Amino acid sequence: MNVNQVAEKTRNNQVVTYLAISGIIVIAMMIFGILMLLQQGGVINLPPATFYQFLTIHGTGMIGVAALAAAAIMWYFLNKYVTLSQKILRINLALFLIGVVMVIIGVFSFEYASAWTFLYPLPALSANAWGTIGALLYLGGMLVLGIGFLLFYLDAGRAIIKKYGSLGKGLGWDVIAGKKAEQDAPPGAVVASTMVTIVNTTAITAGAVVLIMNIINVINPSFTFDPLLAKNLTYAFGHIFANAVIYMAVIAVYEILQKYTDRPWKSSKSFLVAWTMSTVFTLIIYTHHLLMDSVMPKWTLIMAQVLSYSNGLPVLVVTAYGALMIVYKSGIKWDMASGLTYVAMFGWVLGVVPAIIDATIVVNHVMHNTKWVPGHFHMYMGLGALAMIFGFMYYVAKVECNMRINMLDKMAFVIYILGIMGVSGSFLVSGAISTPRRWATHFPDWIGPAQFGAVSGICLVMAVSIFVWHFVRFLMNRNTLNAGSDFSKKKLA
Ligand code: HEM
Ligand SMILES: [Cu+2]
Repeated sequence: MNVNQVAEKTRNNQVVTYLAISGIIVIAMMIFGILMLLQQGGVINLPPATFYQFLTIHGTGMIGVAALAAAAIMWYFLNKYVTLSQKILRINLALFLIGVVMVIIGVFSFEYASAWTFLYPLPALSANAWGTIGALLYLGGMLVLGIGFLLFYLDAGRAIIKKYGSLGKGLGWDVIAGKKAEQDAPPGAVVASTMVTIVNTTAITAGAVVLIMNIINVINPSFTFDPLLAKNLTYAFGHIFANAVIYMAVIAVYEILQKYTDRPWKSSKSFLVAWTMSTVFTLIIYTHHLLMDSVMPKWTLIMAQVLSYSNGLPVLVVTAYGALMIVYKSGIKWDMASGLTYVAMFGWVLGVVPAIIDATIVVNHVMHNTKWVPGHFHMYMGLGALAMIFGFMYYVAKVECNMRINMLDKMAFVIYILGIMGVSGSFLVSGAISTPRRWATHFPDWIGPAQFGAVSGICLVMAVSIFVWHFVRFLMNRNTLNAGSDFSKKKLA
């Protein structure tokens, strides 16, 4: 190996570490999800407090780990176009792990269970369900984790500005304005990373402010603040941060499909406009979480409804269309990486439909606190974002070691799709029959879908274990197998 190859290997080592840790955490979190469904389905009998601890760890863990793995995707591809800091990448992982340990201790040793949305004043006012230490560990852990991600995006922003001049140019505004030719537009990976950098630095800053205010309130309950402001800040953080996962993960779709089809995915003007629109919408539509807060100014809620319809749509449309076009008559070779990223496009589309329905104010009044809501985001996160992440894991194993896939992987592919449809479908059915979300115990009428969801969840976790097992085998063979696989039928360098 020459110097460049050694450098590339160390760089990739870190991305690989991110992915391996993410794979294992996803499996663990899915097991908590299954336990919750078994409890709601009346199959096992957990104390309610335990259920809420599981709910807290599952929500926090899944959002955190999806963001971590998606950040690995963003880093891996963005680093091809701009120079990112490896040190920051390492610090982010270290802070993530410290934060996770704090959260785990807070939840399991000190019984903290406010759900991942830690809505003020719940952290301090738990009716003695948990004490100060649990709350401080959880809130502090989230803050540490957030600082890691903040550094990560600041570094991305720095690198993009250095190469392109400004974040606006990273979004291609000079091309939209006609000052620069379309063929010199920044690639999709850069545009998406710029968008996520903008929205997530905003989200994390809002999150940090509300976390710190909560921490002070827990230590000194006489310090209080406006609950409506707290809710706005909390959802500005939670909605945007969770939403940004897919905008990082979609970079894998752009890059992997280009490589497999041996065709360029050019950033056209409409592509750039779509990304700018989604940047703006993503920043303001968190207000759809406040549709039931009648004290909010009416215009903000109307805006939330209208823009929620169109939030992800611009990017979704240009991406789905682009994916169809690039694959059409390309002679693409289907395997796990190309298959998962392609299916993920449709998972994303499918998951958006129930979300749009829920963002309608009249429907929202009825549906918002039902399991309809987890129904939509399990579909969109599971069949969309996570499928992109697993596709990327197969991709890395293939580029680096030419790891072969076998029958088991292909079976897992099918079981994965059916499993996640089963889990999210069961939530949607529960929602449609008015089952409230976040209830430890269900009435007899509600337990059927929960049981079905649990069985689907068990299938799903088996499929994911096979995906992760493939990745672990790649880790073990990493130093013996050679890189350089052919991706398309046409020969590729
Ligand atoms: C085997 C797969 C999974 C199962 C069985 C499962 C199960 C559950 C259950 C039972 C709930 C509580 C529903 C309720 O409100 O009553 C839940 C909530 C949640 N799940 Fe999952 N889940 C799975 C996968 C995922 C994935 C892949 C993600 C995201 C990447 C995710 C993110 C969340 C979030 C954010 C919540 C909301 C927590 C809250 O309400 O505070 N889950 N899940
Ligand atoms: Cu939202």
